[in-house]
Amino acid sequence: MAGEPQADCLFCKIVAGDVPATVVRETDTTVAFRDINPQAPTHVLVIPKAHYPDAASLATGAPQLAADVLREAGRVAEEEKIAAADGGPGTGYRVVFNTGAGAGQTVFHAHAHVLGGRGLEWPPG
Ligand code: IU
Repeated sequence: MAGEPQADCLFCKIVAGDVPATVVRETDTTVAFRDINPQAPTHVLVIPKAHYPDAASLATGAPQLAADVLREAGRVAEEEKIAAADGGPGTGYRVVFNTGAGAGQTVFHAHAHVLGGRGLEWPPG
């Protein structure tokens, strides 16, 4: 059923505390933790505790939860001092939802990548 934990899902295991992660923020509905293979000085993943396979199914099935994830992404950026409002080089950040294997999604539990702390090029790779 939508939102229920999946036994074979890595991020559900992180939510359950069965797989370790460096957690930087947690709310009733979300967890934010450092990516184990960081692509920028700040690379944090924000996930809903409930299992949805990708951002689109999250937004459709639980819109308030999708909003929680986006709010938490912004709070991570503030705490990491990469929020655009801080100004200066290296500030400003990117929130990315890879959606589908062809776009680089490897973990099929919705997650926002929060990337920053260096210049970010456009278009992305
Ligand atoms: P993707 O958008 O599905 O490719 O992102 C999955 C991310 O999860 C990727 O950046 C991995 O480095 C990261 N990750 C992690 O942080 N901890 C893990 O145990 C595993 C993957 I496996």
